[in-house]
Amino acid sequence: MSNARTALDRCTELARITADAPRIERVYLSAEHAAANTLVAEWMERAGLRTWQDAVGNLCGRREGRTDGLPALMIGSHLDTVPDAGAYDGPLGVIMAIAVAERLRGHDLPFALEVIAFNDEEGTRFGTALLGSQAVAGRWQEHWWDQSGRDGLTLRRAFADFGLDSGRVSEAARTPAELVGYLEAHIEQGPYIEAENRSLGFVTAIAGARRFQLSIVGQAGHAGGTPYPRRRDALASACEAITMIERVARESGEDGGIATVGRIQVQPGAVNVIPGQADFTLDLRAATDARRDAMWDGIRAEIERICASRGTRLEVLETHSASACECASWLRDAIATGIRTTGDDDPRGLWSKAGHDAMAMGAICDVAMLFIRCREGVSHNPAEDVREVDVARGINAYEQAVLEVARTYDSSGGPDAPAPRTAARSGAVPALRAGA
Ligand code: HGY
Ligand code: MN
Ligand code: MN
Repeated sequence: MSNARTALDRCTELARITADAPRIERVYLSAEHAAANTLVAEWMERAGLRTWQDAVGNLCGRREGRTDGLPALMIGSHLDTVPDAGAYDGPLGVIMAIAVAERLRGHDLPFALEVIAFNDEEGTRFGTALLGSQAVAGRWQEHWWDQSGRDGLTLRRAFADFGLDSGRVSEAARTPAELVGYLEAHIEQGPYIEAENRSLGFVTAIAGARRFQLSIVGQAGHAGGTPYPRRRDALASACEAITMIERVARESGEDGGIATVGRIQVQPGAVNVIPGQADFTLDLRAATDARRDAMWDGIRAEIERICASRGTRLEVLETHSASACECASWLRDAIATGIRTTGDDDPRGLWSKAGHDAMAMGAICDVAMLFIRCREGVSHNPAEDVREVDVARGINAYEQAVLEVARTYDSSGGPDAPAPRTAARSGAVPALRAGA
């Protein structure tokens, strides 16, 4: 059976591990997280990797290079999902990485090869995203512990229930000296590769993101007896704000900012009561942190103006922030070289409007990503779909990209010499050369 067929069958098998069948939902520190780690660890071990679960619940696999203890090229993606997810966002990247590790068994590599299955890239349960990869990047924040999910359990409690020790989180952190770089394969989650009838693309940069929990507070009142001039309707204020948010983002243009309101809840939520409070989420992204932050400043000012005109007020809680991350030229070029071996002699580069674990890993090592076409760009939806031929080309490109990284790394002197050139990254920690 082809690697691509096996990869797709494994995505289907993994999709059966869900908290909400027949919908797909696997969240951080859940029974489904544990079951997925167990299944994927079997696949990693069949590929000849030594496996372990790290101090925050990421699943890791490693095979030594030409000598033991060398810095590792880390390849992988995430196993957690959004609610009612598709089967490929995250898992396909982990499973393709395992396929590459299997193909390179016995290869003389100048580095160790590690496959990592991050958990909580999406931030579905506790609101903050990239928890697993931020821990590996040594960026865990103490204030996250008190964040709670919809079940009311705090991250601290869920951590303990999962059998993890909150005092040992730092053991998941890796140092720049341990890493050659990080590569991730992922479905594009957008329509651009398909629009050019390509199978693959390489990522130039990953959008910077910020997430907020916004509350508009007004005054609950009688739906019949309250005259309009006296109303302080929180939901009507929120509706005006949400249509403004969409207009601002639309008008910012193709390479402008992107803003989405994903969830709204209203209190008290009765048919005959004027809403006293409207709580809604805001997801903002842009190619640069400066553009992202400018859009937030404009949106916040506009919401304040709407609230002032309606006698309501705005409360803001920022739940996530991740800097935009440029892919390192030497790794990006290796991905493009891999794509060329699949017959696409002019590989397409594009910036990722979706966030990825690579943006967290970019704080401690050079990163690059391989995109795989997905049908109509649909993702975060059970209709998410990929073609076997694209996955086959993706695995071939990925394998060749890893071999190209090995050639470049070897020729630059490997762990004892400065890493190949690294593109300066916008806003992120200055690129650290491997072995630093
Ligand atoms: O939200 C995102 O961009 C990613 O799918 N977590
Ligand atoms: Mn996602
Ligand atoms: Mn993803």
